[in-house]
Amino acid sequence: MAWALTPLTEEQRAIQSTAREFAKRELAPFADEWDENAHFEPAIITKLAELGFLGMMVPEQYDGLGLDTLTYLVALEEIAAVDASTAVLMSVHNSLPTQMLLRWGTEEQKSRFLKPMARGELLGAFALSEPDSGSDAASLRMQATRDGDCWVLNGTKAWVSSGTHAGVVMTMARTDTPEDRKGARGIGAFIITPDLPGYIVGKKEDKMGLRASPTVQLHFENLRVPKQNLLGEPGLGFIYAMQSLDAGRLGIAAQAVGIAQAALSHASKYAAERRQFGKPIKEFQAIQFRLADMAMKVAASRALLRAAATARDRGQQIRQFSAMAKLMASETAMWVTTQAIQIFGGYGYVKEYPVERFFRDAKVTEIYEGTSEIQRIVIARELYSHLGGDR
Ligand code: COS
Repeated sequence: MAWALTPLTEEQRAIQSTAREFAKRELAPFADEWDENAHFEPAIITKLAELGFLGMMVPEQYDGLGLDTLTYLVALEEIAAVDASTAVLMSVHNSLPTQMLLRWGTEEQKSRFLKPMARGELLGAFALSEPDSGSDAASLRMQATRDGDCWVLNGTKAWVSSGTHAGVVMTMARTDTPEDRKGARGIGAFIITPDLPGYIVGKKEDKMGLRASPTVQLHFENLRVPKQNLLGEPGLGFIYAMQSLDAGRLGIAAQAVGIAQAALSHASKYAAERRQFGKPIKEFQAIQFRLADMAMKVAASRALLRAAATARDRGQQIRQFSAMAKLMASETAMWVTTQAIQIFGGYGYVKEYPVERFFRDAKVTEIYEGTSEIQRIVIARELYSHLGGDR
């Protein structure tokens, strides 16, 4: 495609068209209805699993497809362009809990959790935020107390995507004691499953966008989890979460690029069809300039995203680039969907065309997995770490 600056391999193009066909066949006919009714369709998990899309970056030895980050993000963008709610399910599962298990899990944890997750038999979720701890993630309060061979967890997690259907929730909880707080280094990552007594699914959020993706609170009341379910070191869960979010943010960037591309495609098609003052509105420079700026921003966001993905695949540290990619793509998605509505005029403001949904779905990409303000903090801090202070 003309807009794809980064050349894709034959395999990447094949996976891209598989994702595009899947989205057209399995998501497009239902996306508006699921959005309207805030309906999560569980069959989607099985269908994504059949394609291997829930184990995209998991090596084949752990039942995944063993693909690289770039290929995964190319597929994710296609899904997001049709249904951003399905994209977030795919993004969280592939980028956060599975990658954490792959990187820091024991062989026993990999065979118990990672393999079924990669096969799509267990859906993964990620629980870091709490009602009173969002951007300041290290201030989380859920307490994990060691008791014999178990940890006992108490507290509430908030904004858990796919939380109603998750089979594994990677949960960050304090492993330090109230008498000896260790800040960001006093947090563990726990592999929590919904069968554990004390696991309670709380309120489901009534959201502006991504309405087909269930977002819930989780309450843990004296939830006893075997010590074998602690990931890695007891005090390093926050560091693991931060490192994983570096990759997770690329997934959100891909979601944002998908939404923005969809808004651009619909708006340019509409501008060719809609006639005013005796000609198609695409003949007016006011519309042409708007479409040109939209196309430029989508291409720039995609190029930065793919460069960051390629850097990750080369083994580079991508903290700053993933924050840049997420920031740029999410602000592009919000801006482009706003312009798309303007091009549609009154028809953009009603549910007859999907741009209204794209606009609502775009907003959260500026908020979750780190707000735009947090991305700017990460980028600015890295400037100094690279440049060495104030040089
Ligand atoms: N990779 C590895 N380690 C990291 C890291 C990263 N990306 N970011 C921070 N760390 C480490 C730091 O190096 C530091 O380690 P030391 O103990 O060795 O010094 C530790 O974590 C604490 O880091 P820092 O002091 O920078 O923590 P802050 O409390 O200032 O928070 C921000 C840093 C703001 C960047 C972090 O809280 C954040 O990303 N917040 C947003 C959370 C988020 O995205 N939530 C969305 C959840 S999904 S809905």
